[in-house]
Amino acid sequence: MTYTVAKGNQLSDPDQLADNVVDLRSDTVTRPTEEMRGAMAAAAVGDDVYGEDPTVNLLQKRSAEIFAKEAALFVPSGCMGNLISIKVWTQMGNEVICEDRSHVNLYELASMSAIAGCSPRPVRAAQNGLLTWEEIQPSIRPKIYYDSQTALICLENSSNMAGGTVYPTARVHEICDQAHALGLNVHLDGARIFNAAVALNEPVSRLVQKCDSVMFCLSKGLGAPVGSMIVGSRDFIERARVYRKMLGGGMRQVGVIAAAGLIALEKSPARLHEDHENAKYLAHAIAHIPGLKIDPASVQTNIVIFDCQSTGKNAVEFCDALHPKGIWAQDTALYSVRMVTHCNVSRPDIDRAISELKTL
Ligand code: TLP
Repeated sequence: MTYTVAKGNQLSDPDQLADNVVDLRSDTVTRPTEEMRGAMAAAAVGDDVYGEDPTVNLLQKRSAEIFAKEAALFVPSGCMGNLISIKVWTQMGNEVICEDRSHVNLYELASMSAIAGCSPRPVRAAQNGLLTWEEIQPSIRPKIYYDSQTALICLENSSNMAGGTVYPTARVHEICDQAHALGLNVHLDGARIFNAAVALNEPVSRLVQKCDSVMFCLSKGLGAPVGSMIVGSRDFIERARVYRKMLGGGMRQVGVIAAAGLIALEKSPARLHEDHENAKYLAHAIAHIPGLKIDPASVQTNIVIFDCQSTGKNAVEFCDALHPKGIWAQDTALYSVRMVTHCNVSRPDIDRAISELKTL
């Protein structure tokens, strides 16, 4: 089978990863710092399936502290963290309410159905990819034995495909309160929760205070090469540990990776504001380029999504035309192009991207 994707989406030839490429496809492309590499080489390790890896244990302890939850678990990826969380909170045949454009709905290969046995119940948010309780409520199933039952609400903060938009914390609290009153749990896909926290100038612990479980990524904006965490109650994490092993995610001397994650967790949030400033700067410039459309005021974090329809190219053609100029972007819908700022993209890189965008 062949897929039509922008060149930037294809597996990159390592030789192409030259210094002159500005890779704005995603913040998943970040490379570990020298400090991370040093810590990885020096990491104390043990068998984590036995719970004996001191570096992993420290990373889990620090994650639980920072998120003010009872416990945490290191997992190989954000997708696995979301799937494990959904599996813990649901039974086969249940429904999971999520936003239409959310990662769990669109980009996890239907794992909640294929593996957890649940149906997504997608709800389109009217504004910025951010759901309200009023939008969620009509999709909650009545407690009738012949209806599949709503078990979980899954929120995403920041909302990737809505352009990195951020939930007002009071709204997340309200959704959690209403869900709990009906006996439902709330899982937060917080792949970029630190970006949201920086945008709101609030601690992550407050953003997730009422959520029953949270997945966050050490990779992406925080810059670790691999790994995500799930946090929640001690009981949730004990059940999650079983599913992690079942899915093949029990890793052995994984302290070598957790060591980079610890540095990402402790140090990277303090620099995320730079990525947000670069994203706003980029969005303002794009708004002035004929043929490209974006409302710069909608850019709250490190994700810039703009419309390219008036250029006469669709998003794949647009990204393909940029690619040979050394500017890599990602098509996210027929006429939507995404550029994501991160720690390996500087202000001069953004200026170069802007100059090249003007030539298309
Ligand atoms: N997002 C990737 C792609 O899969 C789309 C990206 O380039 O943005 N939740 C959210 C909100 C995400 O954006 C992602 C990755 C994940 C979960 C999955 O994380 P990983 O890649 O670690 O499995």
